[in-house]
Amino acid sequence: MADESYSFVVVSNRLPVDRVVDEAGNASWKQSPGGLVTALEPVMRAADGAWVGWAGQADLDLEPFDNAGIRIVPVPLSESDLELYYEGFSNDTLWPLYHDVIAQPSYHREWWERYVQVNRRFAEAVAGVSAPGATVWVQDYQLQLVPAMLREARPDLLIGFFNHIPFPAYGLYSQLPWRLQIIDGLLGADVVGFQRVADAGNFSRAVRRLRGYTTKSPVIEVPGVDDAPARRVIAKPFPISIDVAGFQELASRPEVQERARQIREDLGNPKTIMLGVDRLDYTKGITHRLKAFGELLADGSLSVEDVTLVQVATPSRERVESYRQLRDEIELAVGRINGDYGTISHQAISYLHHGFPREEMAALYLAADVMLVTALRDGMNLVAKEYVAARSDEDGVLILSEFAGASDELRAALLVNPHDIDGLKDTILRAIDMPRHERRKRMHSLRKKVAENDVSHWSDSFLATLRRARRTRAAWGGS
Ligand code: GDG
Repeated sequence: MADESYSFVVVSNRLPVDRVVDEAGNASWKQSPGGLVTALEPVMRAADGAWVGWAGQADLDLEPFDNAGIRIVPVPLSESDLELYYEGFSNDTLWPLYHDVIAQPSYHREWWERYVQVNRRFAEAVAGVSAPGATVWVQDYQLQLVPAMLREARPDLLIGFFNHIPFPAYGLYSQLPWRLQIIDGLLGADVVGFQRVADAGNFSRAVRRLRGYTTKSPVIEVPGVDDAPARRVIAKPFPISIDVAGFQELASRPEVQERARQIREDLGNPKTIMLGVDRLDYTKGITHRLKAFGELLADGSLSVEDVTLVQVATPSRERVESYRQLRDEIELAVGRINGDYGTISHQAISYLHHGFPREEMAALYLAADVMLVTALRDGMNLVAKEYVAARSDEDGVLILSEFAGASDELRAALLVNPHDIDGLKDTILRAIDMPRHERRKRMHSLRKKVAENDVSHWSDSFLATLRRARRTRAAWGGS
């Protein structure tokens, strides 16, 4: 074990800090904005925590360091690791497979081999900094083998895993040539968390089908082999959320509210502003949304004088071919719609292919009369929750795909099947025409839901389940 050791360790592909280099070439670290860091920061500080992950730049070998009270432990990745483990197996095999094969997953043995190697590197880094009996929380689909690798090296650890993306139905999951290894990797954890009830169910079913283990929700009985004792693994949903109070505070700032007014004016004061905010990803249903909006303009149900669609498409995974193709497809559609229906004074779509500061995102949410979340498949979708948190005026209409995890909680949204273009068009018109009292009623109920489950509730309930798993293990005579 290394000289330093920590009793609470989080491991994710990407560290929660970004390296910024100034004009003079001096490097420093900036905490990346995000719910996960906000949720875990207090736990990290209270429990002497370390965060293990990649620093975001290839071939950078860095020593561990402290940032804002958290020990940061970088794991190096080479250019070729990025190509095979990250862009390859994580983003071009697992991502499309776990999102119901919206895009065709590629299965390459050399990608898989590198995924195993890199997972081992992460597991070794964690084992090296974890104190005896420490709690380790592994995040997401890039690191599914880490739980079992860690358990083998360090049976004393209490291990949690959370999957941020969906877990597919067995009929799709069973395509994966390495389906057994991934299941075994995850079963190394004491608690495996998912976004939705359906994801946890899909995982348990895959375990039954592939391994024949007994499952009685939420418990999976893993029999003992050789030296390893029989164990109980808990697999259940923990729907993730956002830092609700932080987001509300941001949206209540006078300068953010003023910016929202400015945005409306800059768009030519349309009656209705519709908004989409997504990473540019084929799971988000951006093309379906554009098709519905284009048809509404074509058939005269909407006019560009009255309605503007603002689409923020944050650049993402630009070196993966399917993402490059999607960008072309979206920009062709936006160009066509703007060309066909735009006027000198009114554009149909204000399309923004870049990232924005959080303040600008909050101002956009405040300016938007209708928020469009039309994902074809999405683990949760935090944008939907952020929109709701921002709207303390209890106004605005959320259109939400039933294929986003958020739809399990946000029942008061206008729920849609984004594949049904006519249904989507009708829902857009309904949202635009919705009377104020109905908007208020729905938003009130949505806000209540979001307030009940913020991100610290999410991390607290996950960690409480892990602690209970430790007590059960002790009662069984384990460590
Ligand atoms: C994965 C799962 C699950 C986006 N553009 C900008 C920006 N964002 C922020 C949003 C939001 C976050 O990024 C995106 O979160 P989502 O949940 O919508 O989607 P994924 O990135 O796909 O996240 C998803 C999530 O993990 C958590 O478990 O919900 O299902 O796919 O917070 O606001 N933020 C800023 N500028 C941008 O331009 N500042």
